[in-house]
Amino acid sequence: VSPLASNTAPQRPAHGSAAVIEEITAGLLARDAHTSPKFLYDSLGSKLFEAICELPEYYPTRTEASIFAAYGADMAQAVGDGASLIDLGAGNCAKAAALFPLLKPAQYVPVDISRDFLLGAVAQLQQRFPQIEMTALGLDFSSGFELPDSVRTERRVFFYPGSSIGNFSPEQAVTFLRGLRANAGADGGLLIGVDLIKDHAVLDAAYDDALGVTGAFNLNMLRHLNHLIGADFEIDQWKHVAFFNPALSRIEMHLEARCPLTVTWRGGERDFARGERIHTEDSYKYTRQSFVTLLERAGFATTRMWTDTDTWFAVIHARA
Ligand code: AVJ
Repeated sequence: VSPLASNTAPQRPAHGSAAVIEEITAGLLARDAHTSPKFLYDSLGSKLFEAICELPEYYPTRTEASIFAAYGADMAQAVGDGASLIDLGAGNCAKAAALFPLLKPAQYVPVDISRDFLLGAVAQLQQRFPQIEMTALGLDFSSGFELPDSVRTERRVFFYPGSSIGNFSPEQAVTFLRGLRANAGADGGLLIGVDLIKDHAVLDAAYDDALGVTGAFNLNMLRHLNHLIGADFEIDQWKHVAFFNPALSRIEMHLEARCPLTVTWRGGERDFARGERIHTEDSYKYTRQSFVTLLERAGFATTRMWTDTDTWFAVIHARA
């Protein structure tokens, strides 16, 4: 039996569903055009994100990895073994896999919107860890989700590394975390990675690297939109813009029109003036205290927090 047999979700359709087309259309027609960062992740987008994680400027992945390496045993003690580990935005599953020898989960449930990319990763992982029951879920969890019955209800631990929580506004993050808490059950928990506020030049460089990989990652969203909604975005008419907005404590990523242009898609059309932008991503940064407060608002109680020596990044265990 394939480890993925329990995943009965249909194959991703060739184009976006009506709901996806509607969602993207609404964002593109808004006065300040915007799109959800989840559309950054088609198969190429997931690979470009993997490349970002190797960049010298992109400190979150390696800083978080150093925290896992230094304190993994403590984390395993806080989480307890035999858990159902639900990995949100699992991507290539590498972070969870590195912790398996310490965490010893009974079940592993990676969830990612980039379904084909995820299924490839899990098929390989199941070979390496045949004793862990694996159920891959190729779905968009950003607006809340229900776990299938195949996910054990005992000791559910949500694993949400990488500071992906930063894609939500603080208000949205509280709502999302409340949903996790409700799904986790009384004996459940959360192991979450959070990026911390630091020197603005460090933040800016992490999202606008010299090699231009983050720019390619951002621009690739236009290719993905062309596919999803039958749009005619021309990549070379757009420019990657990213900066830290200190008033809102977030990195903003935008795509900026290099010239006046018109975009047409199934169900819509819009003119962009030169310099006009599409807001594609926010990545909120927290202090240790502001994030603990946010967890409390969601009903979680922090049990432990681990950071690197520069306090650039934090990993937190909280219980439901
Ligand atoms: C995957 C959401 C954590 O916000 O740092 C990286 C995505 N965007 N470079 C982040 C991202 C541009 C990343 N997260």
